[in-house]
Amino acid sequence: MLSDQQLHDFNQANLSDHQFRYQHLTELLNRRGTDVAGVVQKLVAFQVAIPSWALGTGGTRFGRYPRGGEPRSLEEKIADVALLNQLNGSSNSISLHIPWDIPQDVPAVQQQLQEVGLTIDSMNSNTFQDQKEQPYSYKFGSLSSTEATVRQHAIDHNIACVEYGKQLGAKVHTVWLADGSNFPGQQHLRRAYQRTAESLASIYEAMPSDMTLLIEYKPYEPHFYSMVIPDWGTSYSLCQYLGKQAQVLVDLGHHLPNTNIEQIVGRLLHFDRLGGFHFNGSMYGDDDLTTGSIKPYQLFLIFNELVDGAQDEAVTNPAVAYMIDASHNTKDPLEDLLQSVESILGAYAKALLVDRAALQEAQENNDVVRAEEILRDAFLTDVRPLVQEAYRQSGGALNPVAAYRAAQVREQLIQQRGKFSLSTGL
Ligand SMILES: [Mn+2]
Repeated sequence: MLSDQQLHDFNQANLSDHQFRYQHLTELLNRRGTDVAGVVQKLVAFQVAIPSWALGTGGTRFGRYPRGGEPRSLEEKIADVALLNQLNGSSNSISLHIPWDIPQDVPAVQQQLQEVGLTIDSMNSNTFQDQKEQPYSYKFGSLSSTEATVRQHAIDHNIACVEYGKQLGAKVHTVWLADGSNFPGQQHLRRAYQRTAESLASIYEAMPSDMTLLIEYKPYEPHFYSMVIPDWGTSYSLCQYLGKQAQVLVDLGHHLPNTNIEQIVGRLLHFDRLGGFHFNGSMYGDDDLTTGSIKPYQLFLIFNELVDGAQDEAVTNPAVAYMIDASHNTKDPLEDLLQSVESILGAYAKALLVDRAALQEAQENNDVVRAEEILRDAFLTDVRPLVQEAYRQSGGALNPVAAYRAAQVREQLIQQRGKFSLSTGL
């Protein structure tokens, strides 16, 4: 799709500008005592998984406007993520959704993954819609259903996902439940929770000891009166009930407006229960916009908590699984993903620039303005040369979106896969 020579030529044309800007920023940061090489090294190491369902044009309740060249199979989805990883060196794993991504030929998928240097991040179950010829309906819930046969069907589906995950080497199984109710009185709130906890326990029991169960929460949608797992407290309580291999998954778009998400991150780190993070951009709710496109300061403040936790020896929270969770209707999905990863790396870089010792001192002394200024100073630093240097060091493009366009990747994909190819999924 994009030859090494093309990538090299593209970078060569932009290298002198990059070196000038990187050198300038390095000198500036060195004066403040920042270990710039160390920051770049951390950016190179940072990886965020790409979900298979983000590679095609997202569906809405209204129109869907595919732009062509969308991946038609699991193999083509893996190829698309490999392309992203070639461009930015930061997306070395893919998350799969069952049943959309059931591997037909496991050894062949394993071989392809190995060839392109990718791994499977997480398996995701789907009990938010009925599949063709499904004997039971999830209309009134899945793991929380009042009917034992429906609950068992949903449990079996999740266990099947765990099995696919084992075959493909995934270490994470993610559950997001659409269960809830639309009208007061429709659902017995306590009993729905109890049934969900018991169903999750059956799934948890079926997992191998090196797999993590991520429990994602969402306050509303598709149900608008109550969701069975609406908030981090409910997820956390379910994790406590299940055991150490269960962790909370925070999705940026799954909060009510103005929720202090960075504080939730801090709390979960304190409890060793932050297992996963889904990135996207949000104006109102689960909007699936490009990460960092609407609230970049919030994204930075979240990374500030993550970095603070990572640098604090007292925090023993296990490694967090990072993933982008957005599916677009307006942009070329691959360009959107490249933009999202860049926003994430930028927010991470800025959080790494925060003078933690000075911040702690200001906090201990209740010096409000000084504390805020320390954060603002890091946030307002133009870190793009650091991100670009990370791309360069990992063998990617200095400007992934520009390189993608210069190589006319979408045009090639349309030629290969057709104008009306349709990605399975949402
Ligand atoms: Mn999510």
